[in-house]
Amino acid sequence: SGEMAIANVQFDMVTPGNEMKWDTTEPSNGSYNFGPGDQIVNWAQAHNARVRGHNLVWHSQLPNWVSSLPTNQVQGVMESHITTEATHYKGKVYAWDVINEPFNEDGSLRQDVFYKAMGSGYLADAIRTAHNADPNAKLYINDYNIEGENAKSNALYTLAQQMLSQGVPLGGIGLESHFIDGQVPSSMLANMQRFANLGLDVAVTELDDRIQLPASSSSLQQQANDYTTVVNDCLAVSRCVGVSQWGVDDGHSWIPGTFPG
Ligand code: 9MR
Repeated sequence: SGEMAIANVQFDMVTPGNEMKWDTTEPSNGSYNFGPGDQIVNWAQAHNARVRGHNLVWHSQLPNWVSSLPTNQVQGVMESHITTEATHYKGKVYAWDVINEPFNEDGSLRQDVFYKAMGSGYLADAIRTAHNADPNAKLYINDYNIEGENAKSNALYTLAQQMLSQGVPLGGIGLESHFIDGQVPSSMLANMQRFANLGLDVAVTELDDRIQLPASSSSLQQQANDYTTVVNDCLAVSRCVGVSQWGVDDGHSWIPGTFPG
């Protein structure tokens, strides 16, 4: 396809959009399916592309059997899931989004099944468990609306500081970067730099920049400016290790399905 022709020559890193998420990889307790994720890894190996593993622990695309577990079984199941998946992909993924989207907009932690079972301790436990399975992978917390300085990114910054001071092997912060045309935060560079100053990598992990249709020449020019700003911000931070666009082309974007028009 045209999409693959572009990916084959213009990209040197790939993130599976859905293929490594819990609902695909462990649809029932202890029964694993790595076929779809393996196909992406195979493409990456054939094209010398690095793989960002996405993701191990997330409240969404989580099978019902996990969300309905008795509280006292959640930790064991979470650790088994992380260990099995990170071991399967050991040496094949450059980085893991170990924890995806743990924060509410106000900086509090989401009251998901993991939080309810373990409190905030699930975060460090997940990172340590992934590190035991694949010590060479860079282990990330990945979230949206943390690109600029705000309540959510401040809470993440505090969490990252705490984790590092406790020896938790956190390696990076993923800034999803699902932007609205003309609204790239002006504090993005400074925000990335403060995480980098903690000794963490940062990465733009899911970039897109949505335009209300119909697009005009000025909205398209604004979008081009936004992409330029994001890439330049990343280039200005030496610990910013990459920019990943969420999908190769607009035809396969998640945006129209979630934001009509
Ligand atoms: O691109 C993914 C889309 O195909 C799925 O339907 C959707 C379901 O939640 O997840 C999309 O990817 C998300 C990513 O895993 C985490 N950050 C937000 C992304 C867009 O929803």
